[in-house]
Amino acid sequence: SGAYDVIVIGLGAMGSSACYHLAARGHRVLGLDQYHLAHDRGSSHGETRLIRKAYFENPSYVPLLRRAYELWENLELECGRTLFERAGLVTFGRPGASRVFDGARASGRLYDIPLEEFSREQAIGRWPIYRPPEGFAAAFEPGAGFLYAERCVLAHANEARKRGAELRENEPVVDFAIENRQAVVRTACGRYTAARLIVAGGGWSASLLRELVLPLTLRKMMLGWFPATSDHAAEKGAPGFVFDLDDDFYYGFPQIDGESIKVAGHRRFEPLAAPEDKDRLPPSAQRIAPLRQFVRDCLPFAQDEMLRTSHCIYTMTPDEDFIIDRHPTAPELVFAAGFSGHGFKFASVVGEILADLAIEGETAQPISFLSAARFSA
Ligand code: PYC
Repeated sequence: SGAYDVIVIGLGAMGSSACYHLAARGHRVLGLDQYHLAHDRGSSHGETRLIRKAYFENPSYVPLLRRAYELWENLELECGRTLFERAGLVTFGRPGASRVFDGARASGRLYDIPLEEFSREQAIGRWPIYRPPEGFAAAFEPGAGFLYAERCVLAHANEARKRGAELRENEPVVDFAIENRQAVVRTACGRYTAARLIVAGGGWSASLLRELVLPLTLRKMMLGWFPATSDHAAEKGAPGFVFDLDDDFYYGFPQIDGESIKVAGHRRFEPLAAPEDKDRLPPSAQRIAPLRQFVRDCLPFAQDEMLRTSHCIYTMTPDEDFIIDRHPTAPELVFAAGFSGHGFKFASVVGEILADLAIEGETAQPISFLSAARFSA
């Protein structure tokens, strides 16, 4: 075997978590990232991410979410910082016509996840900061909330380092191979070997794993910060929110900076040929207009003048489910990709699963629906 037990390529949400779990189990870990920890070039920045259990996308994710919640809580205790604000999440949609609203209720019922339902009028009475359209209702998940994105990456990375992991930042990978059942990774600075290799490349996955021809496409997503009154403050009990409107799925967060709230759309995007193109052009007024319109229409305690913006990458699969798997002919190589804009909340459990797959060759978590083989069947 090589100098390391496992090399992890990519130290974003998923890779930093894998390093933590491997180091916590006593393995010799080398983690590599082409940029610095918690950088803003990929998919693991932008301050906040929603976390919720009544999973509208597919109830198969709920067991993974249960474990993700436990692991975020453990990590919080270990690092001594708040990573997860249990602010709750209110979802507005048209009952019977909104996949988001109906799907959350279905997962909630199936897995006994507490979910409180409100008519439009009741919801406005409870949360005057929201103005849902006529015909909408609300489902409130009190156990949901949001994660501090960069803090989560840094917590996993710091805790991994404390347990002996060697994490090398600003060190791009030139190439890697599995040779004689050993991983060999060449970077701008050196050549490293290990018994196992994990690739958690985010937006760079398609090129890192080009040999597997994964069906991944990249989307550039805009996040905007808008002024809002302190009625939106997390300390005042404002929850995270989702509005499943006809033109987009809008979502946002409580105020955490004393002046603004972060708002974004989950469906409207610009296609990206390569991750490096993400910040090449500033956002146009045309791109900002729908977010401003949403703020005007649905958030009466916010103003539609955007204060700042940031962009992040969605790495999409055709069915919008993740890919977590081992290489079909080189089982020493394990990979996770295609988180399709809803993966961050799972990072704690994905790292554990990647560690399981790399070390044990299998995992007790129910991930068969996330296999890469589903695209070749
Ligand atoms: O995963 O909750 C989520 C989410 C909302 C918007 C984008 N992703």
